[in-house]
Amino acid sequence: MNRNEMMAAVKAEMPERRWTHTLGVMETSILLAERFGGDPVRAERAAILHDVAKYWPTSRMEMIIREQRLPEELLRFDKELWHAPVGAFVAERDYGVTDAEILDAIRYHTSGREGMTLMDKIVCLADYMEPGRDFPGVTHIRELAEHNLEQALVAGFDSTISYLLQQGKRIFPLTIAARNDLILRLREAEQ
Ligand code: DGI
Ligand code: FE
Ligand code: FE
Repeated sequence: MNRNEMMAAVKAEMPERRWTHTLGVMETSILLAERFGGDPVRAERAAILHDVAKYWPTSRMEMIIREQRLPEELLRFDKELWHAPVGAFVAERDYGVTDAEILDAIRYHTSGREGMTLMDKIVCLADYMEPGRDFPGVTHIRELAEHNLEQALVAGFDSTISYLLQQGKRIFPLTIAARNDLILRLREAEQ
């Protein structure tokens, strides 16, 4: 599927404001890829599709998680996490994406994971800091992202984890693993 067809199809899956967010993530992914040596064309592809399943009914996402043998552990955590792995499945099945790095960037854009690839980091951070985002700490994240992708991403995970703590919600283990791993690597790079 070409870029325009993909954009039209994804736009049809979501309300206007989510499409505006997607355009922001596309633009920011390109910018971050150029800044940190990633592939802007493939990062943009991942960005187009990252929230493709965001507005799917919970029951439909749950069915895909079970049928496709995606980690069932997800079902015991916040439903907000589900659209990412389901989105990766949909990107492959319905949009013909075969590029494993693009699929992984979609799959892990919400939770993060240990050993995030450059593409994972770009899409996940772009999702936090695209121009339409407005939450406490977003300015700090944008400032860090001027120079350090990993530091900015840690600040992003910190804001999500703080929010989840405040809400008394459970935290998905991959998010903790992603943050721990990024911090360890930052420390090692300092030495
Ligand atoms: O889909 P978006 O709204 O653009 O952003 P996203 O895919 O990063 O989803 C973020 C939501 O997921 C946010 O409201 C917090 C929620 N969430 C729930 N549990 C977890 C979680 N996010 C992470 N990273 N880890 C969790 O355990
Ligand atoms: Fe998302
Ligand atoms: Fe998003």
